[in-house]
Amino acid sequence: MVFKLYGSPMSTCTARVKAVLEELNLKYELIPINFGTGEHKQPPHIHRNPFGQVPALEDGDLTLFESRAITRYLANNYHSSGAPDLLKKNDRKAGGVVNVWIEVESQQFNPAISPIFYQIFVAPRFGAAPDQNIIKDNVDKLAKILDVYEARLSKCKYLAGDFFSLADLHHIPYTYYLMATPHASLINSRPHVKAWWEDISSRTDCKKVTDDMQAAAASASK
Ligand code: GS8
Repeated sequence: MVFKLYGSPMSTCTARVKAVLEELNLKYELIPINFGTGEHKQPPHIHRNPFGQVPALEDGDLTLFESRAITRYLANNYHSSGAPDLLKKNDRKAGGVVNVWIEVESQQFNPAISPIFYQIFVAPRFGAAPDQNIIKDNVDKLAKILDVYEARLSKCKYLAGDFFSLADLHHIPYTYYLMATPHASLINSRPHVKAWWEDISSRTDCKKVTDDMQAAAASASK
């Protein structure tokens, strides 16, 4: 079984799915979608994701989109031996807490960090200067969210408890890009958040994905 992942190695949402495929030791083929030619907005990709975005995953005749739905699908259905149980499926309470922090990433962290990423890394590609007001508003918002993370991570090593889970993994792509900006201080100034970031970003499978993101970003800026 080889999964087909349609996306771009630079894309944060593609990287989120790749990191899970790597953690679960699943075989996959990354099929690049060319944003430059608008391939994501045309058939056949528009049939994989009607919003014309990446990623999309094909598992045989099943096609899924929305990165977090894909990661949950993989972690729920393809738990191979030796791979971590990213959802703590056999532990009712731990699994419940994993889902809480998966939602926190999606509903609190992502809405604050993604506009910062967009302004710094994407807008200049379209010839626009980063909007400093948008950046400032979202840096302030993210600081308050990370205060909650700091308190949480002073009680346990990872977000859902003393075990690495999908909730931690979902943070990797955007935080990786944030660390290359002056706003890395949002992470570095909070000792427990900093230790957590250093831990999760140095996992072999996650590092493989962020190394690919970096290589793709470097070749795109040439
Ligand atoms: C967001 C997908 C998305 O924004 C998910 O899969 O998690 N909630 C969705 N994809 C971006 C690339 S981000 O890495 C994308 O495809 N942008 C192009 C566009 O929106 O036209």
